[in-house]
Amino acid sequence: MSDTALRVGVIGVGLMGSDHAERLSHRTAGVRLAGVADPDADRAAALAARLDTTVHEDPLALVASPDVDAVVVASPGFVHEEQVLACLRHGKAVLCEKPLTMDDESALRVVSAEAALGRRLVTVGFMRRFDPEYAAVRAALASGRHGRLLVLHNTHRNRSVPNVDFRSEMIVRDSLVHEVDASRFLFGEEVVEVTVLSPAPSGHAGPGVVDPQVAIFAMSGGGLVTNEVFVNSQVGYEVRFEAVAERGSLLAGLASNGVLATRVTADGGTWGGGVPDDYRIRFARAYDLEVQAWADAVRAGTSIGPSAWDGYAATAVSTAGMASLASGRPVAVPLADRPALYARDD
Ligand code: ISE
Repeated sequence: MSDTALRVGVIGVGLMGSDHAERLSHRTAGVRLAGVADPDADRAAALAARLDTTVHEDPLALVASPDVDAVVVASPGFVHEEQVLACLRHGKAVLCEKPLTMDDESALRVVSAEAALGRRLVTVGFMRRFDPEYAAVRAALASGRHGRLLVLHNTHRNRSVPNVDFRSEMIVRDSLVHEVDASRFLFGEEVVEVTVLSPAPSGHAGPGVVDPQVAIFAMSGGGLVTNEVFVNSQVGYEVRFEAVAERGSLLAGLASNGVLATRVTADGGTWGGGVPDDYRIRFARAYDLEVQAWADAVRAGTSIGPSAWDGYAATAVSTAGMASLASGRPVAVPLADRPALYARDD
């Protein structure tokens, strides 16, 4: 590993991007925050002043800058393709927040561009793979001690989402997509079919918004996954799962970043500990571990974590999930051929 710090630029400094910029400045070893870019010039300037870094007006100029070695993309999903492809053209490693892109075709264009380069530069920010509990359950399953994984039950709740411009498909694309990646990670298999069911909506969901949603994944090895995603639960951020294997079940997510999970009653009474407000708290440790592992890998000239292929596969399931949400019927997930570059399993 080189002795010099990795100079990282951050594109998009909203909720997640500013969190990453702070992390890179204060909690990641061997790294220097080398610039930020955001369409909101005031927001970028304020953050840059606070973290003592440079503002680039144009995100593509940040990517091209000789002062930037690697890039974190935390902009909205619809500009990811252009920004990630620019990183590939400049031979720079990129940690791209989920979703990799908004549709299968654009995600495949990223996969093809990277496969043509012949080396992995793209990591997709499915941070749960770095969460100690997810990693421990995967290791326990991989050890064979519990036999085959048969059924996985995932729960994903957010306190609330904005009621303006919020659409039901966003629950699939932005929230359920984490369960897609977690299921692929824990099973080590692809999702081959998805069914999204619409129970009676909560009165707290916006007009016409289907919330909660219950999704069922059929895995390539025959296992099943049930997912409850409820983004207006009114309580807090609750992400947990139970993996049911041939010999034993593994339960995770009851500790929320060190705070014992709780049962919250309608009048706000609690039993146990606290429920975190949002994912930046619940997965703070996972994000720290993710960014550190990514930076270490880039400095060592290698790569780590969910690949562009993982990003593409998750997007393909989301696309099928949105079709199923509209029809209420099971929808098969067609996947392109997996390039040899992605044979390795992280
Ligand atoms: C958000 O975009 C995230 O990525 C969070 O991890 C997820 O839990 C949340 O539901 C999404 O809206």
